[in-house]
Amino acid sequence: MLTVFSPKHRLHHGSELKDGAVKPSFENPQRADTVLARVQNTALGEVIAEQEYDRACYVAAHSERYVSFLENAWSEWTATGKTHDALPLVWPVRDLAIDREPGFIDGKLGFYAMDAGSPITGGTWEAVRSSANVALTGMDRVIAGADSAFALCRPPGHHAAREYMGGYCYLNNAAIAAERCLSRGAKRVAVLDVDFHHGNGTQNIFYDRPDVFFASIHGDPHVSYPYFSGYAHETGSGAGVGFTANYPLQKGTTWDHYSAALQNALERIVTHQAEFLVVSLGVDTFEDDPISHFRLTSEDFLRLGAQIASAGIPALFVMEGGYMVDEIGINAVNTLQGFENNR
Ligand code: Q9C
Ligand code: ZN
Repeated sequence: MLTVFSPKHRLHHGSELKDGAVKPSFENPQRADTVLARVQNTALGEVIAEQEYDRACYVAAHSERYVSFLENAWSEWTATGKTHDALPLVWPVRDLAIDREPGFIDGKLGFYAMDAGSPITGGTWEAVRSSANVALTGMDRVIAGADSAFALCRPPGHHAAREYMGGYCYLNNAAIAAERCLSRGAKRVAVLDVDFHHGNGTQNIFYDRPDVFFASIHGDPHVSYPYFSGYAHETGSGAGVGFTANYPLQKGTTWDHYSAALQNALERIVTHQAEFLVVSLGVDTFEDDPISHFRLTSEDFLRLGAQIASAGIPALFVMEGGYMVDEIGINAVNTLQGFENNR
């Protein structure tokens, strides 16, 4: 399987507000470099660089004003004399949720963020752009006829909604890739999200649409981040009713229950007659992940890949979460090998 990788991901390394203190983020550059090393050591296949894409490709999944915010946030932040990573401190909750962009950076950060876990640093926009370009480059290979490709994206994307960042995510790489399929003539696409956390951003982007089917298997939001979305009753709105499927599973879930949910999701995706499948591949479902609560083993990731392969749909794997750095490479590449060996 071909891998797309950009060293520019290293330009983004920041902090997060966690347990009441600002700490180095779990989402660090070592993650992607460890996965790349495993791709190379296992001879998974060729590794290529990303191509450049027009910002219109990002605006396909996000609003114009949000993309502009990401581009300009660091210079607006430092213009006020601040030198630490930019993190939001105030949010437009519920009854305060007016649709008016503040004119000052501190307000903009809260307006365009869902949490204080997604820092903006001096290198963030360059890394974020490169991550989306990695996904687009991989998608174009699959659209051109490859059976599969691996977009080794960093930072991840699935928590990023049309108009907000969060959960270490800025641009939604998987959604941008799905939009690419549509702009290249596909009529039906599916996104399967196997990251431990609900793919709230991807759900938000496609919620009212019937062209992109979205399925997510994740920790029950009653007790797991992102807490405010991912319940089974969320199935889409308007023309999109029936095109979102959520599988919240309890903490401690092992392969048997996971696999049953996955089977159901794949059957729905096959019924949708998706021409392309985008897999949001988070390996934070691993038993030793430091911030997540499922119990998949490294061997289970081989089974995960094999089961996804059974859908028979050309697939782009997009890297999302996974924070046990020691095993992130093994678990990600096991999924890809499980897929390839069963086609
Ligand atoms: N105690 C991804 O996996 N922090 N993002 C949760 C829970 C945010 C994860 C803290 C986790 C975001 C792409
Ligand atoms: Zn995750």
